[in-house]
Amino acid sequence: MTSYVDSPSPGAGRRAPRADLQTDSPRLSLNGQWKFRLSPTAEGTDDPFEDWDTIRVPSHWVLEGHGEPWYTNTAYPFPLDPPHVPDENPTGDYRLRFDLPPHWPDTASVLRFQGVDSCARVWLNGTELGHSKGSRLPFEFEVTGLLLPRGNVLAVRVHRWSSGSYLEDQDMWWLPGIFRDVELLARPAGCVDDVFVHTGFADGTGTVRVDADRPGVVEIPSLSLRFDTGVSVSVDGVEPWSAESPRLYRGTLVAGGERVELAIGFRTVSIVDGRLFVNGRPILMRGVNRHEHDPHRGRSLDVETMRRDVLLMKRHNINAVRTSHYPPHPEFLRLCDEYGLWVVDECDIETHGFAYSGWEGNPPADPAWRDALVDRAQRMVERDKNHPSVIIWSLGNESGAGDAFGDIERWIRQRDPSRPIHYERDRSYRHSDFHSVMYPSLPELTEIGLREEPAPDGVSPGSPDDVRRRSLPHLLCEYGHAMGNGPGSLADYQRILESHERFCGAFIWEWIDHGLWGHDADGVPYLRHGGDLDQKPNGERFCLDGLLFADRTPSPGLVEYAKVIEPVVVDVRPSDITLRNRYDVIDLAHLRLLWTVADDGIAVASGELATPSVAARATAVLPVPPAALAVPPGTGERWLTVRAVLAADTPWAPAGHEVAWGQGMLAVFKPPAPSRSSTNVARFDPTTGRLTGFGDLAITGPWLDVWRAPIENDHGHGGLNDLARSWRAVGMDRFLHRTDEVSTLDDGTVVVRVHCGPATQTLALKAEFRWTPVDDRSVHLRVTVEPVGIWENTPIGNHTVTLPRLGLRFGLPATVETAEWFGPGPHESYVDSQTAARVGRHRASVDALQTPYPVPQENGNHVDTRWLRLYGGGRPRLRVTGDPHFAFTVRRWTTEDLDRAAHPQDLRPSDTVWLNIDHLQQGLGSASCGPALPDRYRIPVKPYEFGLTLSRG
Ligand code: IPT
Repeated sequence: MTSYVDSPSPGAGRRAPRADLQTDSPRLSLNGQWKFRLSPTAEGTDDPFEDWDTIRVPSHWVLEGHGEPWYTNTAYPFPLDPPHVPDENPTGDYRLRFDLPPHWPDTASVLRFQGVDSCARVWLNGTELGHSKGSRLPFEFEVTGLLLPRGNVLAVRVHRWSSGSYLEDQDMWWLPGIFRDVELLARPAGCVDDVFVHTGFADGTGTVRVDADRPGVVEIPSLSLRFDTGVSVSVDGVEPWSAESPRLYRGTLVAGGERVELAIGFRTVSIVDGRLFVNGRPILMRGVNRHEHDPHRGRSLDVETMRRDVLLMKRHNINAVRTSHYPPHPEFLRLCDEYGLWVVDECDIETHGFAYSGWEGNPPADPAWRDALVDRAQRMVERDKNHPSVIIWSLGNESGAGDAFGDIERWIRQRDPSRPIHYERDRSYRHSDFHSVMYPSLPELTEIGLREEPAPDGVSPGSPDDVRRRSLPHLLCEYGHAMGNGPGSLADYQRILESHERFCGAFIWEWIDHGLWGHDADGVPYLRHGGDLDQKPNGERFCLDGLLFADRTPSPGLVEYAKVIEPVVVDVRPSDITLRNRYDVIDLAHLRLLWTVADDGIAVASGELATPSVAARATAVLPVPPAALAVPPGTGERWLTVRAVLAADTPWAPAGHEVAWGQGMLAVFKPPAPSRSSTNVARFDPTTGRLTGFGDLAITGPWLDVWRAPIENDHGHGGLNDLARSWRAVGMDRFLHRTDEVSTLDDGTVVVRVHCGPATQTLALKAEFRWTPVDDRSVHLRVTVEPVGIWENTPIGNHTVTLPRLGLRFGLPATVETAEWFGPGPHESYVDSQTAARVGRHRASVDALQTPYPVPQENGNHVDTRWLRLYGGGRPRLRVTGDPHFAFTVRRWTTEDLDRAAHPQDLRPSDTVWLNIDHLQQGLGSASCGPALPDRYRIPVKPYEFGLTLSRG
């Protein structure tokens, strides 16, 4: 036991926290190859003869070949006995020998660590400087007088576990090491140590005051301003800073021979009458929770990866980030200032695992931890206080309640009264300027919008806390759990968020999957989750819940979110086009409106609409372009699509980038009636009644199919809403089929009656397939389905059994390579996630139609398809025409294969292409951490009838 590791104290020997300044003073990056050795306990190893490895700094040693990463969700990976940690405490000793560059000034110098996980003890040239905890926060040491021109030795001992780990129980990998930059900073005589830029904006006038610990002179050339520190200056005609128009005024502060760069954004954040305003305008954050993650490097991100995140967010219409659940690398905030994103900067505090002690001993409620907790808030606020993008401080995540939050709140309010404070988990909301929850159902969110939510546990209705809470704006800090295929209902949530003034923003959980690259036993690379490693306990796949896959490929969920939050709603009708500007600040002058008329997905006319002037949050109605209405009659469905694209290049996307679109159907042109025939182009097995061929095409099926490979949301959360379990208990995954009757009627119609149900049970579905010849290429199939047996006795848990899907499964030759369809696309769509799918003619290979979720599960559905053509290998085509619509999925393996697979590489193409033509498939929901799937997206057990036409060609 080493006392400083176990003591709750945040550190010793460190300098006072201050702003992260960019100056022209000499700076030496100490990043690079360091000597490294790993010991099993906190004592380290002092054997001077032991071999040292090399390691790159910054990095996490468990991702550099030393030990293993470990993922837990809420569990602490050590006994819950604060502040102690086990003797088994992997400890990395780091050593760097470095020379000072020539002309390093002979003045003061500071050694800065931007982030070390979890506890670092530091020596320079044999002198101990001190130690620090608080992994995602910087710390500095004074090293004046200790530096040598050559041959300096910097030694850092880093412990994987420390008292600090008790405050860092975020749902993420435990990744030790010096994972952010290490720098040596020269501090010229008389320079400022800390700078605090205060700005405001109201009615066209900006104010600015730059406070510093020593006098200096501020210059803002673009405003022709020059003033002293500590002096308040008003400037007329400045442009305010906002996420939509991130106007930064570059300036400098000169003091003591040093030039400090300033990026000044004029803005005022306020809460008035229970609403959040910036610069006097209400804002609605359309946000994501962002963890820092790279599938190779963990939380050790380079600036290019940070920039990629920002660009991906901007390109997907995201305007806000909650830095869940710790302050990010400081460069990320600079990018947010520059590109424009509202930031909720969250402190590195989470004590979630105290749930396992019934919150007994929770640090925020124990005075012994006060300094450690306040230290974290101070280091965040001091570091990040000059970023215009940071509009809200968050005290932390999932840490229960306690007096320390009062202490933190008081300190922040005195230090920075300009920003409101958010904290979700203390249900009294005493230390929060926002009411806030996670994962409400749609009805609960509506109640919140109306300020009619019930008083939470421990708060008596009508009490001062209750009254105050109701008066606060609401910040939905987590919703839309993007684990696996999903989330569903994003459009439903957005509708509510936009219907009530109380809402100031909402943040999807979460931005990116935390998968880490590794290899399976055969050397195949794949993205690993917690359960793919040996550590126990672990949170398994719960770390794969992002809108981006871990390699930063957008998932269909991100595409859906981008559409749901698009900044312009384009409502296209045959009579007119309505544009609703959802921006909070800017008009639509930066957009061009391009339109296309397409018949059955083939463009027949196109043009451009003049962009009308529409102020923020206003609406305009335009006539449908006459040229679009003048197109002569054609075939199929005629759709008018209007796309809003960037008129000019922006820093985050080129001209032509699409930010919003809308579609409306103008007309339907009925096809000529087919010439009837009584010859059935389909051939049937006389015993099973299933197809043996269709024209020249080998085809098998159909089987009545109710099974889908459960998605993460089908498993619910913590035993709640586990639909997959109830489906399996009933036997939905193992229906057995029996053909009761095959008969041919005089008109050539073949009638097949089947019974499908699981072993053990009486419950079953009886179905009748009625195959009626249409012409010599086509046959129409009408399916009627009727439940029989005892279904009522099968409710499990808190829900009645519903069907995962209802449709038909066909087998086709493996030569089928391509699908072409008319209907929503191109991405997969579901009944509760189809906003982003546009009606058109789409084409994709069977392989490209699979969404490779890192944990295989149902995917690749396409709702409301009008027709589908499958072809490949020079073989005949199969066409499926809806009556009127169907959903399809096509893949080279069965649903059962998909269900069994643990990883993508377990899926091997079979010699059959399996085609599901569904009448219905259950929605996605968000139940992997969230409310139950709304009933309207489920498939009740009841009689159904649907139809389709199969054709050759
Ligand atoms: C919520 C956590 O804040 C977040 O870190 C993450 O774990 C998320 O859940 C699930 O992925 S807490 C939850 C118990 C509501």
